[in-house]
Amino acid sequence: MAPPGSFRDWIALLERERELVRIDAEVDPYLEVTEIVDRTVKSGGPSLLFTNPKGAKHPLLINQFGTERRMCMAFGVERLDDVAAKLEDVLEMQPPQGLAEKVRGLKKLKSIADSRPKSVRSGPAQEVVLEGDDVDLGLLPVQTCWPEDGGPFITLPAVITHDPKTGTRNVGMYRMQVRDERSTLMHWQLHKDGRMDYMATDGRLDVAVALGLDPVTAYSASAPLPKHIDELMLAGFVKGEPVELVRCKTVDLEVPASAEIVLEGYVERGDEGPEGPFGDHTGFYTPIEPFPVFHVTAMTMRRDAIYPSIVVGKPPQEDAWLGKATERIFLPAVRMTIPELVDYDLPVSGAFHNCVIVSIRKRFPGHARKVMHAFWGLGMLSLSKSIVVVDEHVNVHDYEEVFFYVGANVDPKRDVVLTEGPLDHLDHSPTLQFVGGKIGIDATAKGPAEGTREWPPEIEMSPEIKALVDARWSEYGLDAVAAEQDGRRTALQRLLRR
Ligand SMILES: Cc1cc2nc3c(=O)[nH]c(=O)nc-3n(C[C@H](O)[C@H](O)[C@H](O)COP(=O)(O)O)c2cc1C
Ligand SMILES: [Mn+2]
Repeated sequence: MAPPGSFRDWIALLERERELVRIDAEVDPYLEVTEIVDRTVKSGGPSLLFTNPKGAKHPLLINQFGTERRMCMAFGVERLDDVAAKLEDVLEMQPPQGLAEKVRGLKKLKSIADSRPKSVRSGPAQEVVLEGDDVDLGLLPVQTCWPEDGGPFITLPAVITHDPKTGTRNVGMYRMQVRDERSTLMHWQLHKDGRMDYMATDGRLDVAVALGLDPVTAYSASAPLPKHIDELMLAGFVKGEPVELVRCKTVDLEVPASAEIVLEGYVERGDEGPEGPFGDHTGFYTPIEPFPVFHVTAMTMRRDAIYPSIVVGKPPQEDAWLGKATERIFLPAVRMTIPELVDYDLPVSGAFHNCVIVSIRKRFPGHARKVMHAFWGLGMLSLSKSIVVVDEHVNVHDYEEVFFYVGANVDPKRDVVLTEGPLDHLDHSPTLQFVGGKIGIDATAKGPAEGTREWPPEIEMSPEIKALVDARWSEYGLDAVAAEQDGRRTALQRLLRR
């Protein structure tokens, strides 16, 4: 199944799959939508189409990504690891041997060539064109998400800029606080590519913002690609067809032709305003800070455009699945730098920068430390505050199991690395913003080569006895009891049962 080609196709698919509920009652984008969505997300509920948001002209779609099933539907896969496998295939490409391999290699190369965005002459994104004084952000049901928020925020945009020196396109998802009918703030955090394009500009920088995209392209705006790689290439590659682009009306940029809504405009060096507070994915309000002002010169859209939104807040929220998609999709790319990496997990409750759990194929003394430092030197993972390293047989997604090895294998004096480095822009815990302490915990098995006593063997039942019990299981009559107990079992009991 191919991923949906547009936001419209995506909504239709969600509806067909009974993954969308229409809410026709008048609902206020001021706080009320958030409370409904928060309850829906936390109960694993459907995406919601608010057809009558108070005070706005356009409907609002939210919680499109809020479950693993919908995230897989968005990518047209059974499991998110399938997207990673496709990327791994290309990353691991070797010179082909023999005709069959050459043909397969050519197919892969074609899939790369096809991922380049394609320019088209027109698209539904420009059915309606509002310029100058006609621009009115008040037409959109922009949410004020949390009570202390500084105003309404556009939360699910794909923000497009070009590097003023190299011309390379960048697409990023950065919240935008609406100031008035024709301007917003642009929340480009310190470490982000959009910010770098802005900082490299002398005067004005053109900016285009696309809202209401096919889910893969929308996701790609949140993907932490290296600066010189265009996120729309990733989108095209994953979709298996190029993203189609139309030229903007008032700025020198292109935007996805199928977008629901496009905001064209510019930012200017030195033109900044107070942004925030905003109830963020850290679970706390981020304070007021200056950010660039985005002046909207044109607003183009479909005639009956639908506005997309997302709520972030105390985890878990809808963005958990965007983060999990990144975790899965980037595993092969991380492995290019850290080949001993077996798997990793960024717990949702760790807000994706507070904690990383890593399993490795350990080969030499100090190996876990090598891997910690590699993570602290790698892209956005460099902002990770704590890293736990376990051996290859440990399931990093099973936090009870990880906790067991942290407890069992760690001498805190010997196995804990305390260091310093850059931290996430939004992390409120360090004494100084942007920089502070980091902790690495080596929970792998050690031994005399690392200066310890002989490490004891781990308890494992012999394979023969396991096979014997498997074969005889029904004789014991335990299945009925097990089914009854399942509901009552605690996490600890589940661990003990393994
Ligand atoms: C829902 C959502 C909202 C986000 N909001 C912001 C934001 O306001 N500012 C920011 O710098 N990053 C934000 N991010 C993270 C960026 O989208 C992410 O770091 C992305 O890689 C940025 O693109 P870039 O690497 O091209 O700069 C958000 C991510 C998601 C999923
Ligand atoms: Mn980028």
